[in-house]
Amino acid sequence: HDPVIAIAGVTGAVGAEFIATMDRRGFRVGKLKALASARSAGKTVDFRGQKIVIEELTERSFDGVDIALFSAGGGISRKFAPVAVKAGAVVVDNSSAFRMDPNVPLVIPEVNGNPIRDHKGIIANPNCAAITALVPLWPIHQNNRIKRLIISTYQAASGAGAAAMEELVESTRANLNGQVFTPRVMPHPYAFNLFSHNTAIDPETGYNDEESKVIKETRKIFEDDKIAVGVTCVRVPVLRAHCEAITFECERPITEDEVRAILARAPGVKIVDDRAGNYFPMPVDASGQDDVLVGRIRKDLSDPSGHSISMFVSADQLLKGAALNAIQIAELLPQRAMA
Ligand code: 11C
Repeated sequence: HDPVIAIAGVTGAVGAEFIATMDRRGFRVGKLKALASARSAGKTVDFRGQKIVIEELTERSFDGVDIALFSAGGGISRKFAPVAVKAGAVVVDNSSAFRMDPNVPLVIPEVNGNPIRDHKGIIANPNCAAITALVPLWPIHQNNRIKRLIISTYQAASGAGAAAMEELVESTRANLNGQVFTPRVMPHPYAFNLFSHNTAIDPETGYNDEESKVIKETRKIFEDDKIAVGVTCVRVPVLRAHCEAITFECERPITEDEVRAILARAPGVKIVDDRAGNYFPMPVDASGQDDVLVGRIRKDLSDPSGHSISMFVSADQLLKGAALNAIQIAELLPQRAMA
């Protein structure tokens, strides 16, 4: 039979994209279980012309489930992913709960998905800022090892969830109407502003959680503990696509033409690099697209040795950064129950 799919966190921004992405890609689904908190139980979601009634996520939710897609935060994943595995499901987890667990493969299909390494029932979907950088960097790294990497992010509201997206819209409207808006979700005013990423800062290192994730996940996904990574993560008032300014230094000299030729063949990458038109990757173009857009490909002038390149990328945080990557992982799974 076609697999039984459960979505934990179906009412979230990523949950909605799981459903849309499965539908769009013709993902075979025998039955869909839509799971959320008690608050949403009884409401419905639409899937392929059917109204699916949302059920409360409980310990019993995973009986008969083949693949469970989780995007309801780390706490829910920590509590319920092991329950789902025990019930016989393979979990594709969007949270950071299990990413650094050595028994859990951390997968970007274009990088390390073929085959997916041995797992014990849980496969982790990487952080969206990591995915966005690593899809285009991987084919370059394979060609000419990247030994040092500097990333500055411009991260959209969607990374903080549907409520943060609403807060961006509402606070912008309030500002335009001359009203005072008190932030509820974000720690700082969001309209006409930007701020250092809203995760906790380590007082010792000065790096926030998001930055630490990008560093650790890059090393795990590339299986390269020596790659030197510096990151600054910033939240910008954009709805759903992240951008990143990336500079990398390779072991051997590399030219922008070589990078362009590598990226032209790279899966999941689209070059948007029109110097004459001053047209480069933008969130309005990346939103709703599967590919990571890459442009501003140029020599890093701070490294006269010719080993370093700078570029600018943009990708849909809810798609390649989250739901699409997870569905691509699910597509790679041998479908146990179908045998
Ligand atoms: C953001 N990348 O944009 C985060 C959201 O590690 O899965 C996802 C956090 C994570 O804020």
